[in-house]
Amino acid sequence: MIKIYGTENSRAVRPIWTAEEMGLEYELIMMPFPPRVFMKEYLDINILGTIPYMIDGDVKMTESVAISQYLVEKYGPTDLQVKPDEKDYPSYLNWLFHSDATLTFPQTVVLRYKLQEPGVADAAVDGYSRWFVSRLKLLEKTLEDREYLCSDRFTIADICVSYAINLAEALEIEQAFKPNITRWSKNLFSRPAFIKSKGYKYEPEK
Ligand SMILES: N[C@@H](CCC(=O)N[C@@H](CS)C(=O)NCC(=O)O)C(=O)O
Repeated sequence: MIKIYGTENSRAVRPIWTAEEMGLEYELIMMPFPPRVFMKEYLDINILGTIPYMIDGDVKMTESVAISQYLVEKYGPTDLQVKPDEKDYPSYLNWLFHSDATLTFPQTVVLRYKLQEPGVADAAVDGYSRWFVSRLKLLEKTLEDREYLCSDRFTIADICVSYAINLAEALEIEQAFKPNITRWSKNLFSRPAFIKSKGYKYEPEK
């Protein structure tokens, strides 16, 4: 059985949402955030202490985008995957990498210094928020004439990229909510599988 470790509102939403859309059976372990502080035994499972973490038999993975990609490739066929023989395959790959390497990277700095260590580097919060917003140009432009990022259908490119918009909301980066991004993400976030994935919470044992 696939096992996914997550925390509320984290990148774990990507693989959980993917598994929910596919109707996969999986075990979900929700933890307090950050587990490296509040659930130290997690470090024995994932040495990095990061979220998400997935175990599937001998397979162990720490990267949320790669886990979503693994699930669609290993447990498909599913329309969530864009196949190498489709026209939009290069763009699909580009969006999957863009979601973290370009979009959530500056947000990570904002999260740390806005929420976890306020007052330590306020200038970084401002600078990296602006950097993130300017990196949304490609997304806003691409969405001018389409409902989904690739192949005229909902895919894990939408799941992975929209996590950055979900996080922008949590970080209160209002400038991220440009018209096309807002229309696209509202549609995605109304999907039952997303609502279910976002609703999973850590419940401490009594
Ligand atoms: N590149 C990894 C990053 C994982 C990551 O940094 N996750 C954040 C939560 S969204 C985290 O673990 N933060 C807690 C910490 O660093 O202790 C991925 O996409 O899964």
